[in-house]
Amino acid sequence: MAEQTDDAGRGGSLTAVQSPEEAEGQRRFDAIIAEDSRIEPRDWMPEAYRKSLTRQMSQHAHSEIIGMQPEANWITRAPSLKRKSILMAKVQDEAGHGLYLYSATETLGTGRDTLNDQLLTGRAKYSSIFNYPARTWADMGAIGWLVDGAAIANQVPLCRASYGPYGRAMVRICKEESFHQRQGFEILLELSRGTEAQRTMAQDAINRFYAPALMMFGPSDTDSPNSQQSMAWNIKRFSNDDLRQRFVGMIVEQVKVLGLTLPDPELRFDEESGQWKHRDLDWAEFKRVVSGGGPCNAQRMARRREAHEEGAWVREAAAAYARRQQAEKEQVA
Ligand code: FAQ
Repeated sequence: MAEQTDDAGRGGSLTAVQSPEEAEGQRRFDAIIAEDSRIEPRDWMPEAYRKSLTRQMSQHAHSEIIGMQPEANWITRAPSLKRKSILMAKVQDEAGHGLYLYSATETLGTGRDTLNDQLLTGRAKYSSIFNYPARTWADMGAIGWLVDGAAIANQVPLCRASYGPYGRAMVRICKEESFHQRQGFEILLELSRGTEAQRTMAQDAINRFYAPALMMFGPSDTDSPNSQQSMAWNIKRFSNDDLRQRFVGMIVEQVKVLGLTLPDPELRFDEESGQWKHRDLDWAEFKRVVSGGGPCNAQRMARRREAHEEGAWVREAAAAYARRQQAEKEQVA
């Protein structure tokens, strides 16, 4: 046995006693990482790398699946047929993202049933942002602009993640997220140019989603146990705080086009670092939401369990069909 890690895959090869095969695998792994190339499923990889990627990728997949709920809730109430079909397509895209990511995670050796079980039993995390309610139509705009916007800022660097299946899945996901962000911005733009009530609704949505969207980037660098190792392995390319700052720099310009404001009286451009500095985030709230105490955690999980149970017949039918196909193939052979 070569490695010592905790459940999340932290720790690892430094304390390892490796067999000659493992030592050779480690040497090749280190060389691939050093030349910024890609690890593929067939390659030897340290157990800690496998575990940490499984953790991050499955949490990401769960986020896409749970993330369908706040918007799906608005499909029947979208203000026009055009808006309804766009929103439906977006929610369907998020389902697709979840599926690519579960498939990519499965290449690391953990099956879909296990991953799903971890979500349904509350052992796996998903993004904090989806535990906030979507109260008005303007929230569809704020989610598209701020939530998908934060997702893109976080995920574009992941297109270069050292694990091949993850990086490749991210390329397609990011293209679709860009469309999502634009549709969100466009909803807000239309509202901001509408009646006073519509403008107020758009500003209110931004006010509620600004801080939770910034929290999507994860805890501050001083409180992020996984970042350092993930960056050494070329999974993450930038720290949580760096990406958060970049994102703030982007939205600070975009909000001017909307003629609205970000709810952050401390927001200022810092000449020295060349970055926009935002106010301190409420990390106690973040911890509460991540550990199940957010406004919608219970509702989101209850709905996911219900949907899983309701989908049992589809899984059974698919398995029966696959068995029949296999039997027919064997008869022909
Ligand atoms: N919420 O040491 P770090 C989307 C956890 S986008 C909940 O900094 P790491 C698109 C973290 O997992 C949203 N938990 O961790 C969409 C870790 O827990 P663990 C999903 C969080 O991994 C849009 C612990 O805190 N995007 O779905 C959060 O280095 C609209 C310590 O944190 C991704 O997952 C959080 N916000 O960095 C869909 C992107 N932040 O496992 C529908 C890929 C941290 O040690 C509608 N993931 N935690 O127990 C990542 O880039 C990273 O995993 C981070 C966290 C940046 C999220």
